[in-house]
Amino acid sequence: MTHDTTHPLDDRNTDPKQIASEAAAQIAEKTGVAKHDIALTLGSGWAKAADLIGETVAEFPATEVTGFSKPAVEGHVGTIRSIRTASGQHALVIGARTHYYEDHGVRRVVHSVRTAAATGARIMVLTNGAGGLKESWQPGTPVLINDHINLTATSPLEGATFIDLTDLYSARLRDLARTVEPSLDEGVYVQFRGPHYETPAEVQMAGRMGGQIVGMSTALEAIAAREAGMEVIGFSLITNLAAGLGEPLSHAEVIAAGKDAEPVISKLLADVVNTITKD
Ligand code: 8IG
Repeated sequence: MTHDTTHPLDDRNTDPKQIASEAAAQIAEKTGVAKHDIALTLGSGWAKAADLIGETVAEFPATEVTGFSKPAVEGHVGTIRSIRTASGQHALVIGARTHYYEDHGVRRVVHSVRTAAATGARIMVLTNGAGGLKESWQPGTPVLINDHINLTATSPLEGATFIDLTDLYSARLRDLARTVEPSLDEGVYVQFRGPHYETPAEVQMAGRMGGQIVGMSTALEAIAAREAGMEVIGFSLITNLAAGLGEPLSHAEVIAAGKDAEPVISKLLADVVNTITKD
């Protein structure tokens, strides 16, 4: 376990929401934007959306903000951007994600979501690259997440915090997304710990449990967003058929599928954000 004892979120005596408030105050200061309306976490394949959402007001490395960790994986951009949407709302785009498999603990995984909430954002847009269980989903297909199964055996919630997760992935926002792209399919996202991909048997298990998407990120973030009172919408870019359903997986091919799909899905995401923030 890599352990950095000087990191504020590793100190069990600190309140992670307090650290998130400090981070949000730094973001307000750096951007000159007192309150953001919507926040996005851009996973692999989605980074170009940041260029299409609106006019960039400020951009800086996430590591300049309290609590954010260095990105571990190539292909994951490490900046925070403040963007003015067409209607004049403010979008906070977080290009730095800490994965649970990095072993820094779940507090660091959800720090970006808690910070987004502390900047004022009421809507959290979570995106990722993932494997698909439906043969009809060609690599490069974007799908909406309509629910999740959390197989990480952990939670971002601390203590006896009982949070209802019915309708975690907002039906209202999914309907709005389908006004932009009526053909958008949706499925249940199954979060595994990773960093290894699933065995074929695990993929079969995920399918029998009711899952159609396998990934390593979004469920824990969605739970933290709901705890913070945000409305959540989640998108997976299906970059590969899940293990055992197609060819063996290579990280290089996964990245390549994401790159090819990037212009199309980035436009989709930008249009969805501008629809959500229309009025
Ligand atoms: I990109 O097939 C991507 N991320 N767990 N399984 C899991 N995560 C992924 C996959 C996959 N593809």
